[in-house]
Amino acid sequence: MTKAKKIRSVSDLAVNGAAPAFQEPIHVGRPNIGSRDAFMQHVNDIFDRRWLSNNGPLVETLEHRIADLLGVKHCIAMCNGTVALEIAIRAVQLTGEVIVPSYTFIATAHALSWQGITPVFADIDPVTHTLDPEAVRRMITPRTTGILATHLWGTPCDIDALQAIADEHGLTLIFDAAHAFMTRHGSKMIGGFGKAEVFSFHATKFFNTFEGGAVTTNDDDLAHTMRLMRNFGFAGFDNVIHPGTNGKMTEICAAMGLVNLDLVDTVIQANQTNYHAYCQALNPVPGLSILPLSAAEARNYQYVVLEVSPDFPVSRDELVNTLHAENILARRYFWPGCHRMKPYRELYPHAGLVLPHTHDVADKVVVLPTGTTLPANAVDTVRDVCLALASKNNLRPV
Ligand code: T4K
Repeated sequence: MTKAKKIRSVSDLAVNGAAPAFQEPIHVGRPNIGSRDAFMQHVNDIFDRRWLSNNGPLVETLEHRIADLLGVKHCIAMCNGTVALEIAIRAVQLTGEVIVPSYTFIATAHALSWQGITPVFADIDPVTHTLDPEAVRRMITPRTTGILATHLWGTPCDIDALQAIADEHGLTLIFDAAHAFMTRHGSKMIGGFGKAEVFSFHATKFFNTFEGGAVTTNDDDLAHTMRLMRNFGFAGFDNVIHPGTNGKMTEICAAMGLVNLDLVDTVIQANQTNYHAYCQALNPVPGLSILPLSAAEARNYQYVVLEVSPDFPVSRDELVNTLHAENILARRYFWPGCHRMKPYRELYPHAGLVLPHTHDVADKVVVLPTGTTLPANAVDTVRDVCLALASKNNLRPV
């Protein structure tokens, strides 16, 4: 464990010339890694079989295990979450305009525009940070064919309201569930809602396959189509029956997935402990609050989201810079919002007018490091940095 210095006042801060609290950077998104022995055994088996990709036995096993865990009929593993989104979007035949949040990772919007579909940005609920169904309703035009909603931070969207709007207007609803693996909405696991749900298993996700992703669905025909699409449309040797691309997951990635699936409960437990420790440490500081998570929903707690209000004596960016100087690499996800990034800011220079909550939330969020590798003293150090900054204005914990 890295030993952190004690921060009692602003003069102890690295931004003011003191040594950083940690010698090595502490990242948001440090990978959680399961049993090395089990992984190496899989690697040997893969080499013995000489079957490295193309729907190998480990990919099939991983797909079955995930489908069982999520209580969904089909899980189609992919090479990453972005390609999984692109394939799902194409398979459900979205065209024209699709309504998405701007407050999401850029891949949500890019997966649409990459295939000539216009992402139309709707505002979010300022409390949950997920799409506001009434804002979605306002953005529907005759060209709208679907809604692509993100379960941001693993918080399920207002699924029932979005489904009702989709049904009312004949739209297809799919979910970007990149953050929501192993979370639940009501009695059902995320994975079986809408027409399809898309997961990311990138290295930085709490469950990773190095790179990887998956689409889950209860629709047999859709699952069949997506299996064809991820393998160039091949149905046997020399027989292409569908347009397609290369979205296949490799055996080595599936091996990582199988090993990490065995670790999932441990990771969730560690994340949950970290989350509660951050709540205890930071919620008493005036101007700071950790985004509350509903206890009723099963969570993966993979993102610890801190909101910095104008009552805090320094800006969000100053807080982030101060933490970075201590080697705590907190992130400003998903600032500034997709609509303020290329190419969307040129396409929609006035989008901000209909996205007030997106602006507000994007400007105040800091995502803090968590996971199984978080040093034991990291939460206290973050708290001490915040208290030192708060003391600039003589603020004390309430
Ligand atoms: N939809 C949503 C809502 C998403 O959040 C994402 C991905 C997607 C779709 C697309 O899924 P993928 O195609 O990625 O499967 C990261 C991830 O790269 C990205 O997967 C993730 N969302 C996003 C929220 O975060 P960056 O650019 O902010 O961080 P990155 O990849 O540089 O990693 C963060 C830190 O983690 C690094 O500074 C160092 C550390 N790290 C990273 C890797 C890869 C490690 O310590 N070890 C590692 O192996 O995007």
